[in-house]
Amino acid sequence: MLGEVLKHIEQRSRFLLTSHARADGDAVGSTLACYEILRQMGKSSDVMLHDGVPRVYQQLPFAGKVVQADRVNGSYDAAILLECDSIQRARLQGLEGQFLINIDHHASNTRYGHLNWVSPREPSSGELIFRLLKVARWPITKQIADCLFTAVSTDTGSFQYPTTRPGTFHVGAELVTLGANLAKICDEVYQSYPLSRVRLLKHVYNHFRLTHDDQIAWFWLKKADFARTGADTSDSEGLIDHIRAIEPVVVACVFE
Ligand SMILES: [Mn+2]
Repeated sequence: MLGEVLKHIEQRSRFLLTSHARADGDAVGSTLACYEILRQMGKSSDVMLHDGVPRVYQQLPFAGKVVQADRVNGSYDAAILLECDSIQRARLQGLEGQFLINIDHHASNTRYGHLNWVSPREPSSGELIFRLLKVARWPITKQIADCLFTAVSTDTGSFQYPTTRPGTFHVGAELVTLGANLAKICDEVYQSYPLSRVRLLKHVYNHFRLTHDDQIAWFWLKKADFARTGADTSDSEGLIDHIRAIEPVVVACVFE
């Protein structure tokens, strides 16, 4: 299938690139890497994401090329969907009429494309794109390395999830060798929080409850808590881990 994907990319020249709505690091990193790969090949591509690029990934190379959109106008030689397990998750009207190349690593992928390169063994779509580059012998520039490192790192919880394989570290090592700015990426992605998130975290620390001999922790986040702190749902991602880190607690979080 990888060979088929390569063949179709080489044969076609005008592409649409997209990923799932509420894009994460793998979605943004893989998509931006593809944008630059196609540009280097002399091909044109429009990059559309339903919700644009989240704040933490806006420093990535080519992030400015992303257009926030909810519909596709016109037709392309092909639309490449990355990290998107169903066509609905892209939330782009008009995608159905395109020639669809589906590149993903989710076991839940519905194989909606004309070409489906779905490999659930891979811990991230970023690793799929890395493999594509290696097989095609296309150059991996420093900027592509930045995008792919972000994809690989975020989808493995910074190389901590059980999906992380020995090969993932090799991919990470090679991307850093090729110039991925490890310190800058990690600082922006993992060490930087908006004040709204800190306010929400403060609320959680102040209000979580312990029960059953301190074995269960729970907290409740209401719409009013988001409104008061200025937080949005992206600020609540990973928040539960701060409480889960308290041993030996089982955590429950209720969203209003
Ligand atoms: Mn992913």
